[in-house]
Amino acid sequence: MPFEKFLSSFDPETGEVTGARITKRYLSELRGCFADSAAYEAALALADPLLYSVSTVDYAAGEGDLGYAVGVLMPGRIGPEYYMTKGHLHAWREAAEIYIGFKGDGVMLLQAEANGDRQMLPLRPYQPIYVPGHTAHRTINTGTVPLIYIAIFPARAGHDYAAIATKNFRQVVIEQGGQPVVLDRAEWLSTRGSR
Ligand code: S6P
Ligand code: ZN
Repeated sequence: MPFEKFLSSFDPETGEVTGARITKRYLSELRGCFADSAAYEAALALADPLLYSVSTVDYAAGEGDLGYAVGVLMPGRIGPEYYMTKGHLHAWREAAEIYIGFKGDGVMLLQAEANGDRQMLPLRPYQPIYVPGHTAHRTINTGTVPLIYIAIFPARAGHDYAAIATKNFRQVVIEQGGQPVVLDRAEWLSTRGSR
């Protein structure tokens, strides 16, 4: 059975993937991601919850190879800002990726590295999101249950967290009147500062 190793399985209800490599991210690892740093430090002083786990399946690491990851992002907020992933560019910038939601309500922020073009897109079942190369991407849970999604990417893609951490995403997704809204990060911070 030469291709048996290429069959894997996951549970779209729990995000569990048989035999996967698991990465867990806690609140303390997202310093600098949330716009309201005072709210972040206050939350972290109380607890350091698990924000998300990512189960990655690698088949091979060659030029044309693919891998996938299933993410489980918890519901919650820091101040009005929803729980999110760190967000990254791919170390191999040309690498694109496809995301598909399985369960829960979420969005993605995409931001082009070259010119800062940016947009929030819904992350839902049956609506794959194509993340082109050279595009920073962050996943956000805007709902009340764990957000479960799959990401399929070139095996060589890798992660570059530093480049976007320095510049940061220009948009924030916050809860207003029970609804997620996307706002310009700098404008939102200046509004809050003037209160
Ligand atoms: C990898 C892919 C995902 C993310 C995961 C967590 O290219 O985009 O597997 O790694 O959604 O996000 P982050 O920003 O913490 O890596
Ligand atoms: Zn990625």
